Amino acid sequence: MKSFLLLTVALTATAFAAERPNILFIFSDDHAQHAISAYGSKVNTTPHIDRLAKDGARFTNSFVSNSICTPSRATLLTGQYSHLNGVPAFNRFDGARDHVAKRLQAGGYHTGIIGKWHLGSDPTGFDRWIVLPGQGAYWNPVFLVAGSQLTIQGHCTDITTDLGLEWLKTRPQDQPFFLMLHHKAPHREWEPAERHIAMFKDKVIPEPATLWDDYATRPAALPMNQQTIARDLTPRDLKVAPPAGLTGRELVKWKYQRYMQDYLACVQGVDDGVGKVLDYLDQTGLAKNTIVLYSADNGWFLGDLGLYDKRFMYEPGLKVPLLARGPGIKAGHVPAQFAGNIDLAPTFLDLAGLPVPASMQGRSLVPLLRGESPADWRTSFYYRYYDDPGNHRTAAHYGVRTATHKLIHYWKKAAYEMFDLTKDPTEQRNLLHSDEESKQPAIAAKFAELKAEITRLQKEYQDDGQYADPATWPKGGVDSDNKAPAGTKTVAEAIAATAPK
Ligand SMILES: [Ca+2]
Repeated sequence: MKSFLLLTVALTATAFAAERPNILFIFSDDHAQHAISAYGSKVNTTPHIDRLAKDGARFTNSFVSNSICTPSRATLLTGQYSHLNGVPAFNRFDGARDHVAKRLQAGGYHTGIIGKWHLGSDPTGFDRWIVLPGQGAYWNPVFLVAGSQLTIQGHCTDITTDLGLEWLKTRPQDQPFFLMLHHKAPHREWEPAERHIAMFKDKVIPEPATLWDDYATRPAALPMNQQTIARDLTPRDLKVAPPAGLTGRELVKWKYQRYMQDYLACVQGVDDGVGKVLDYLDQTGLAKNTIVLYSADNGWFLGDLGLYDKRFMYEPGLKVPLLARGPGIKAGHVPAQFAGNIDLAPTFLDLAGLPVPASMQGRSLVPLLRGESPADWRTSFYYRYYDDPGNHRTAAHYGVRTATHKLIHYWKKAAYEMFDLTKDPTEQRNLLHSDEESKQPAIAAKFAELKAEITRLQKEYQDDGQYADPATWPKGGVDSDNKAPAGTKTVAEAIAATAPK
């Protein structure tokens, strides 16, 4: 296998060296698709991320397979669902596993990761890396490099962008590069930079139609969850005390504004960073041979269904932004095919002209980026969430999403929810809620069809339920073992510290 890989690499390097593109993957944490103006946001404007949509492709149906931070990052690297990559919840990623950065590195790419990592183990497969420990901090963050820690003064989003620019400036010039630039923002507890606080402090953000969702027809998991705007935002989330005397709906409305102002201000920092990086690529001419992709690790609720956070398979949790521009990508293209985070690793390899191993469960998105419509593209997407109860009392579930419907199974509760997304895009009406409705022939037939589709997908993806019981989850947490004292560095010194020893 090893000699085969080396041979493949040698041939590929010879055949594609002249035109192999650089790959810059910009990733953010908890950025909702509907908090991007190119996706029709009603709450903010993201001029720089929008540049990717204008100059390239914007996927409308881009999904995550397990809507939570650490599992999503393991899927990003491995192209595998959680049950195969060993990270169903907050479990340490085994860096000895095969993954996309190792393959790109072996294939002649200079590889790097900067920013949020959250996989516990030290990164492998990267020539240079500088990552946040665990969730990382918004202000004056500590970063990890091999064998040591350092602190950089300032706001994490700006620092991450600047580290990315410094990495690009100091990279070897004789190799194509693969850089994963991973922002902490806009993760909770939403601590924006001052200039963005100023932008949003007096803004009144429109409320979503489902802010006052009473969960009628969906009693299985939503009523007991603890990620509601009404009940679960903490004083640390809200930053300031509510005005005296505010109660009931008025208090919830105030909490929603406070949450959204800070969340959107954090998004604005990411958008600024995307702009700075795109400007650099444009000004240096690197843009001509660099594919830039933007996505987020999971979906996010902007008060939808009365919620913040992610985890649930409802549309705001399932969908993520996915945009890409660069050579060969059709400008203004809006693919509607189902893309998944399992597809990103195969896409990076395909862009680099490297083979996609059979162990990766996704499929390269390159044909879709070029504007093609493969006849055999998937028409359903499988999802599975494990972290029950987790920090927010979210019930474990799996399900399937098709172009028109969704079936969710809360397997520990033996409860199903089914939605007709064509008539009910905000998933307010569970068609299986009453016995009477469930027995209607069309509904019963659709239920049977979607259950069979879940069974088919579980077989295809080799999900035999091995992690259904948390006792079977791999051991090891997501905090780093690196406890070296943190020295203070500038961005340039920090990047210099990532040079291989
Ligand atoms: Ca996340």
